[in-house]
Amino acid sequence: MTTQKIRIIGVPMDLGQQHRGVDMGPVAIRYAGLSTALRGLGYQTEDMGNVTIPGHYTLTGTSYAERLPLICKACEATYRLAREAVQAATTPVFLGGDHSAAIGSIGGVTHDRPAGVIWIDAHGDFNTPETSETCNIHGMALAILLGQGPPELVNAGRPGPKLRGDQVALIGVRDLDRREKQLIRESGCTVFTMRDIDEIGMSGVLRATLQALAGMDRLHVSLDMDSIDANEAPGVGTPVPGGLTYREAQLLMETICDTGKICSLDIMETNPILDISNRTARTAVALAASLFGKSIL
Ligand code: B3U
Ligand code: MN
Ligand code: MN
Repeated sequence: MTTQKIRIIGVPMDLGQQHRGVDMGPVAIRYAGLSTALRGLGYQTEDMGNVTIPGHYTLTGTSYAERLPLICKACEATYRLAREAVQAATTPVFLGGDHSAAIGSIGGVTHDRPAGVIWIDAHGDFNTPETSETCNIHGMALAILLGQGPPELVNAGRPGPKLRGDQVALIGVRDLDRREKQLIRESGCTVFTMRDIDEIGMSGVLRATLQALAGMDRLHVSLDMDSIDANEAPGVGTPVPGGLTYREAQLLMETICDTGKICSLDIMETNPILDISNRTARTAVALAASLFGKSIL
């Protein structure tokens, strides 16, 4: 399913949370050598530059209500680029930006055909405006894709939910809000917490994940860099202790690669302002290389 041409699309979204600097994520990941790494694996790469995020330089102190229509516009623009990338027989890689951008990327890649989604995150991103303790839309992105939350965003790109629960697996979860837990239990998504990874190992979690998504012939990976432990990915806005080790994350990518079903990738939440070494972006590039076929031997 992975095509020979990879299309890089920057989505410098920073309206879904409160930290400045996540809009520089796309540049940080490019600077860390994403295209070079992918070309080294034999792909052609094509960089489309960045989606315009309306109003984001004036976001300090703006309310949820003010941000919502702007996020909607940016997600619709991302949706169009995602849809076009698939229609042009390329494999899009979206560089965030905060995770609310995935509302557009996943919406667009599923425009013509469904895809299973592997959502790798410390968080559930399953809040709604009613359950959220922060009102940050990046913490609502997955719920919105499943049809819960502000109708403007649920209907971005095309009307209605973009995913069903049985098409989604979450991996790496270790921080859920009280009322978010209930929503996620009722969602029908397959969820693997850090406890599951500790108990059955990443290979056991992956076996079960791929079994749960066996009916899907395309897979989208939505990688929130805060899933990875802060040793390897310090530059994220909402770090949570006890994340995936470098090796666990690499095994995850290598195993998903082996399915041959990868149709698209998000790399979200890299904030270089919080990481002067650019280590987070370098980790992101190493993981993307494994997802697209780099093997040790
Ligand atoms: N659950 C919290 C925190 C959070 C969610 N996603 C991120 N942080 N990155 C919230 O704000 O909804
Ligand atoms: Mn997230
Ligand atoms: Mn997260």
